[in-house]
Amino acid sequence: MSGPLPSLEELRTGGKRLLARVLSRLETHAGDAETAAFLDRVSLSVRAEVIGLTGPPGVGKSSLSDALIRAYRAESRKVGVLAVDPSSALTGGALLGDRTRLKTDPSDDNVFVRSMAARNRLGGLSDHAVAAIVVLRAVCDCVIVETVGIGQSEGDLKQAVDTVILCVQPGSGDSLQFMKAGIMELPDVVAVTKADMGALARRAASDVRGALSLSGGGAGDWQVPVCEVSAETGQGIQELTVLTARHHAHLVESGSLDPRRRDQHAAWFRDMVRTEFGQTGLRLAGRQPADVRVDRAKTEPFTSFASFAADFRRRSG
Ligand SMILES: Nc1nc2c(ncn2[C@@H]2O[C@H](COP(=O)(O)OP(=O)(O)O)[C@@H](O)[C@H]2O)c(=O)[nH]1
Ligand SMILES: [Mg+2]
Repeated sequence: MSGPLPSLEELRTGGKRLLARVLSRLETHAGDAETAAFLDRVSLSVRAEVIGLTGPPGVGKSSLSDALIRAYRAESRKVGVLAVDPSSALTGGALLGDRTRLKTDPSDDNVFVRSMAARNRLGGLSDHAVAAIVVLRAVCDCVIVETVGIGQSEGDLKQAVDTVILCVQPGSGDSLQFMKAGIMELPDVVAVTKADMGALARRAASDVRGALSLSGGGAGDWQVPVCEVSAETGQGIQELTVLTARHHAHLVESGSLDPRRRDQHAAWFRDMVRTEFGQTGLRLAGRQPADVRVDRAKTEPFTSFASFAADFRRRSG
């Protein structure tokens, strides 16, 4: 896309094709000042509840996304999905796997799905993914971010969404091991997938509850709930939407949603600096008026980075 970027209002009413064009442009013009200013403007107006689905490959994340899309659409909510695909980090482009699994109606203008390559094999979020989340959450009522991860990339996801849902596969101890060992950043909600497997799923859910009680539960006074879901039968899907909405409400009521988002913006700034300029860049970003810089990054992460990058290049240039 060339020419000026649309206003937020145009973006909200412009349909899927405009949205797709804007996201593509963000990927090719990520560093320029106009794009940065656009992203900062958009990043301040959040409409959506943003949830992240994470868990090992094959656990059922894409199937669950699909079920959630249908549940949200039944409530006439506009849904955006960002599927972050680690395997495509090798090929450079997003694979079709997730896209084909999502059985969305192409003529429904209120479901928008985008696949994107992860930054690394652990499913880390690229700057492009963060930019896409910023746009989708300003335009949609619900945003679902799907990333592959176990033990490591949950932190990354936590920097970009309101509610992290960890998906656990019945009969596999992987996620449990991480949880018990305290390696994992705790999710906000745990979903045991494939509940239609019956006893195996119930067993997994009770194991997770045990592991959670050992680790002391969630952040602050949030108790991490565990639910059993089946994308196949629809069991527990409604309950999951209630739980994520409850977590979102908890963040709002405890006054932690806005600070959390500002901290996320500051983390994006540091992450962009680290990705582009490494440790040297981080040291420099942390130096004189560091507090001013971090404060600014909380509300203007993208222009903060653009001006830091220009500064850095001038000095070393
Ligand atoms: N029995 C059962 N199988 C499921 C369910 N959800 C997903 N699967 C299967 O699990 C496999 C992986 O699903 P997918 O959604 O692609 O997992 P992802 O890699 O985590 O995105 C597929 O073969 C699905 O058919 C479910 O609710 N019940
Ligand atoms: Mg998937």
